[in-house]
Amino acid sequence: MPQHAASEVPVLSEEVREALAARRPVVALESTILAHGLPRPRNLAVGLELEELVRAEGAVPATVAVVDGVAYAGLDKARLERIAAGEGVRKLGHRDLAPALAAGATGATTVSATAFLAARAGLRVFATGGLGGVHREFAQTQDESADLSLLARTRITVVCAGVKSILDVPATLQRLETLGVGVVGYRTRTFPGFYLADSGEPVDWTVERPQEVAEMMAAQDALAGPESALVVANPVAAAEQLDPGLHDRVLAQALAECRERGITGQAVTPFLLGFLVRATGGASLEANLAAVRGNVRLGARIAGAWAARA
Ligand code: PSU
Ligand code: MN
Repeated sequence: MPQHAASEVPVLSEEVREALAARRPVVALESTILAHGLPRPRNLAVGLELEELVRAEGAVPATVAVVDGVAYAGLDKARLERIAAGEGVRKLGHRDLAPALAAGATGATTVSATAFLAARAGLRVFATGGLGGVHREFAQTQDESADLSLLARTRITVVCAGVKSILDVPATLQRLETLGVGVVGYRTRTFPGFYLADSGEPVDWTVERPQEVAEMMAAQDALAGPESALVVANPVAAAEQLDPGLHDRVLAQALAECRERGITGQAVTPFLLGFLVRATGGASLEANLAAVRGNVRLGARIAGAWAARA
């Protein structure tokens, strides 16, 4: 007998279970941004703050993570503290879930693992900071985040501020197109640049209201095509973005340092994010948080519009 029946993956918090049963809005939140994307101890406060933002919009938060080999959607305070403490907390992509569950490991879930577990639990909306994507040295490293291919086969709506600007943004958009993942700008005709409001790349579709996103989600279901995601790209407010000149300077330094130190694989994204925080004196962190807060708020409104339709 396996330790946990398949039907218990992920284990839902009582709040999430009740909301799903009553068809009230629920928003999935990822935990890698907490454990590996933000400095301690601020990350715990941010995790709690994001959950409160969801509640303030009338929805229920479902933070996803694996603790002692059990996958959860909806963490109690003690489990959120475990994830935020960082010690021994692994970074889990979708492919790491089976090893982590079998080994009894504790880990934070990336977009790919969070989207997978959230969809499995019947959640339809997920808010995060920035998606993973194609890294700038893809030709040498073949480093493309597993986020993209997982989203090509998972029916969930992901609200994000684009993809992290440490990535090759045009290549990432190209891959999303190839993979058949829909991308829609929220009140923007250009794809956001994570720390920056605008990456300069155009988007083909723009919506102005959460209800329009819910209508697209319903149309996706009606088409009954491949079970792909919908990416809602929501820019950080221009007043809260990182200074673009500073951004470009420190990013070049971060990429050079990453190369010199030979950092590869899962360590690349946390290294670059951490470098930017230090090199901008914390300004990149504030822009990152502003983007995530906006996404979480919008995610809750989209979940509300979706629940109102169902
Ligand atoms: N966005 C952030 N901070 C993060 C991440 C996204 O603001 O730490 C995480 C997400 O969990 C995303 C992951 O899925 O980085 C991508 O990592 P990789 O490039 O190794 O696939
Ligand atoms: Mn990678």
